[in-house]
Amino acid sequence: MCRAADFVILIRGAEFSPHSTGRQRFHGTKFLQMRCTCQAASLLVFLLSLAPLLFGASSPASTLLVGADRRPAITLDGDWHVIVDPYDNGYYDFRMQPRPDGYFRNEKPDASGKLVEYDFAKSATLSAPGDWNSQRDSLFFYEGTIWYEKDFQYQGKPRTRTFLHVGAANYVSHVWVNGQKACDHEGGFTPFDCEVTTLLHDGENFAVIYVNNQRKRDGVPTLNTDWWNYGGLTRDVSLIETPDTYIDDYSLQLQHGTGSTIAGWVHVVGGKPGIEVALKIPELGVVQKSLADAQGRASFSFPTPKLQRWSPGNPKLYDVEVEAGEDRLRDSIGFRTIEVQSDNILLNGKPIFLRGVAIHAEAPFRSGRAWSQQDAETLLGWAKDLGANFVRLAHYPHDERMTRLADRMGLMVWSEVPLYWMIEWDNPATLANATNQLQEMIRRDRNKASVVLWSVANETPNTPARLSFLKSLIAAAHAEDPSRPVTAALLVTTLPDSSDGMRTKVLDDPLGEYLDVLGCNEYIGWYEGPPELANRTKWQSKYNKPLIMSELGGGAKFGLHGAPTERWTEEYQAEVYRQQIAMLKQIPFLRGLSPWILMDFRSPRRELPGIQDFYNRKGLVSNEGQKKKAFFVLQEYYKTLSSQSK
Ligand code: GCB
Repeated sequence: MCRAADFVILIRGAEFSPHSTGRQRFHGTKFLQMRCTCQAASLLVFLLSLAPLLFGASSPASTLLVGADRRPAITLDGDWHVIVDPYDNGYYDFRMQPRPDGYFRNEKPDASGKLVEYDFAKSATLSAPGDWNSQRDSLFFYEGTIWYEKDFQYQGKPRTRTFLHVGAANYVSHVWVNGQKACDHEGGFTPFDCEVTTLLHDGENFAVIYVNNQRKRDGVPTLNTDWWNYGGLTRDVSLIETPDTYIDDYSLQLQHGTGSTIAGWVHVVGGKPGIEVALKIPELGVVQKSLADAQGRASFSFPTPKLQRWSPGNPKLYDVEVEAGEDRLRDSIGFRTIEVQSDNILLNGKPIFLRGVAIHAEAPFRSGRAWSQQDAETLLGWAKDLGANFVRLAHYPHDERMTRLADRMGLMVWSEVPLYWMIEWDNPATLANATNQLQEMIRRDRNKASVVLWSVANETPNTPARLSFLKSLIAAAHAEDPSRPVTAALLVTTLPDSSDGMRTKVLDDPLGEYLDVLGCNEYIGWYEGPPELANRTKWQSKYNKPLIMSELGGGAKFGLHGAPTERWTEEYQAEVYRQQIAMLKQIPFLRGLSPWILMDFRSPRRELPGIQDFYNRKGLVSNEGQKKKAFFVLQEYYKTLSSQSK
């Protein structure tokens, strides 16, 4: 039996949780609508329609401006005043109802006697970009809310729209400008842009951003991860101005099969249907024009006979100019094809082997979440040193500087969403959130030639609910970007030893049927038996598809030496790599590998004193930049592979 009063409470719960975004609120109410079978259904619908009036209008949606890093920006990076708010006191009153006088109003105690129990101006600062954990000792393990506030000057311009751009904030954010709600966002690794045109004043302004990094059972990722839950404004924050009519998205790719036809589209917001969109590639003498349709999308397809295709050996990028009305955007884009044909991966129509390494967004030398150009150059520089032509950017989208630099350095990229280990596979709101994070990742990076694979999950359990969830994500990835193969890091079944002492690992996860490329994580020699178990292991696959060994490896503390049988020594780790490489050479359908991992990274699960000290030590390079012996073992293998491919 449902009672109207219950609905109100439920609606309020769904509406007002500061940990739910506009998107989730919609799903929450939709869920209620579906479940209610009692006669009060029509009353519910009526109450739902009133909800925005009763409890405040829902937040404006955020967007994602493609090529945001290519537009002139007014930076809001630097010091922000912060209030650490473990009890969400700035959001809720003592009945856990949202406070109309929340911290977003940025009030100040003054002589009038009004009670104001916070003061941004007198609060300490944290720097953005930057996680809070590595900036203040007391925040090292902090998981909760921090309010950020920044004052800035602004002068409006005619016929201009202004967006507050956040490169990433982990995990839930709510944004206000001058006390007015600008947008909400969920997901710690993708950018978002809130339109603030009408919220800004000429002169003094302030922005307040609530960031909460509490792990949530229904979140993506969920409660358990093997990396540090760095919170805060972890990437750049800026104001981006566009003309009234602006380009928010575009997709330009080399068409499969043709080798020289560029095809794609440009999406324009705010323009009249039929607005002319121009696309220029000066170096190729291309000037193309197309009219936007009623949805604002202008399509292009044209031959470029003189095109040099992007590849690791020739990471050629072209200046591409896109124009619509007064808006002009200039990007650097490489053109190449990436396809799967039976168990081969074809780059520009030719089979390619991916000599890779996995990378976490852990900052070299200083620790914390990586974001800077220097971080990207160091990490990708080490990958190049290793002889890699491929990197797996684990386990979430990294800062855009990484994919930009990979474009320039000629490194192919596996980019993934943080669907890690366990997720609430039965929860429609979690699926909506995962799909949104996937679409944001694709939208930001689909014009990067370096990105050759989208990955939808890592080491997820083989259950019907997981299969249906991930099938839906794979379909969403294909719909958003039909040009790239989709993969996931799977686990395998191990068959018992046969009479000759050999054992077999079989790639038989039913998800394999829906993926274009199979990823597989295995830790023979570390979690599974001694390193030499690798030479008693054969591999089979149920699917005629390419395999990338997306993880393998073992831990070593840099500078710790001993016998190759002694765990945590560099010699042990090197032995794991030697045995693994010998085994990998025998797998006929192996098309690449991304051993775990380039550099030691912080993890709360790694507690062994003197060895781990909260670092996962599987790095080939220490967090201080020292190369371990295994680095050189893998480097040797990559040298041989690279000379064979010439
Ligand atoms: C894995 C996970 C990775 C971990 C790694 C490890 O299988 O995918 O996130 O960090 O193992 O070191 O155990």
